[in-house]
Amino acid sequence: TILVIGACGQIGSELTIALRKRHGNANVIAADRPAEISGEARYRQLDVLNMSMLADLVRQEQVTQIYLLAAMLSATGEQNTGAAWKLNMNGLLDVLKVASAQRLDKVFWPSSIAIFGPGSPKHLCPQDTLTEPNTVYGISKRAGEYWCNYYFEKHGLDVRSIRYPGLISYTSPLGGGTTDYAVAIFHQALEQQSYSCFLEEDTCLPMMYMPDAIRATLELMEAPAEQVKIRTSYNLSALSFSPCDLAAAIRKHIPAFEIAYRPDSRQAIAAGWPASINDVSARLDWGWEPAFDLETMVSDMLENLGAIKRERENPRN
Ligand code: VAH
Repeated sequence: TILVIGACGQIGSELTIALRKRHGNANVIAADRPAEISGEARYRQLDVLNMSMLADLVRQEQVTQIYLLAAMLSATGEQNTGAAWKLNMNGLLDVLKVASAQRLDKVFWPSSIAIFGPGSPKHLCPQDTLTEPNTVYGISKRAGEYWCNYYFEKHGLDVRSIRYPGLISYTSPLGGGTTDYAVAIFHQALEQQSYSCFLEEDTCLPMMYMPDAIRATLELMEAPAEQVKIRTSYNLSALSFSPCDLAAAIRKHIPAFEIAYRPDSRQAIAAGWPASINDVSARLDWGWEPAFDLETMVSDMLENLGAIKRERENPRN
């Protein structure tokens, strides 16, 4: 049985669906903080900071794999530094402890390009380089990477991880991250043909379309253990663009689309991150290759999000 913790979040909501397609509905339990989720049969309420509740759930349901997606992202984390550290760090430690005590087969945990900082190389930032995270979120991810490696080395726990870039999806809720603009822009473009961006126009960041991110996660988790050579976390890359590039790509579909720039505190966070990532290790070790480029991502987003919005305005019955 697979347990997805944080199943209502930005990655968790889509990953749960993908895992169920792959492993069958009965074999994937969704867990998160709400008491219940409508239409969710295999759902359990869980606070990841309650370790005995987690240990009981894993035992009762005979869980063999955990995907831990409960976290506070960069922008929200800077507003709640103590709570972000507690959730991101203690949540991971609880899962690692329970997983190794109950001898689970595998654990997945997401890291982020937010582990890099102002001193890291800006372009094609390599796997191993100066990291210098400058947000509580980034510090928790960097420390977490070493904890994952520690449990692999000392306890033989098969824990695997990806440093995700900013993720773009037409179904997931926004996560409270610095890269949220790249999702919000599509909603506003379709609703009012204009968007006020909280980053500066030329702030280039690593990004990825959610279908690529989900496929990468499944591919990493299904790779033979000996191919997973990096046990901190893998750099992963697909797209790299600025708000101005994204606006231009949207304008090809919606010519009247207008964008204004009103940078807020999130600009300083973004300015410390690399613009692009070198992911050669993921490509060599387990064959990673992204499918979507900027153009195909933008047309797929607009098509699917447009259909969802039309359906919401005019439900068929
Ligand atoms: C954030 N989306 O903005 C996250 C991410 C690339 C950064 O981990 O906080």
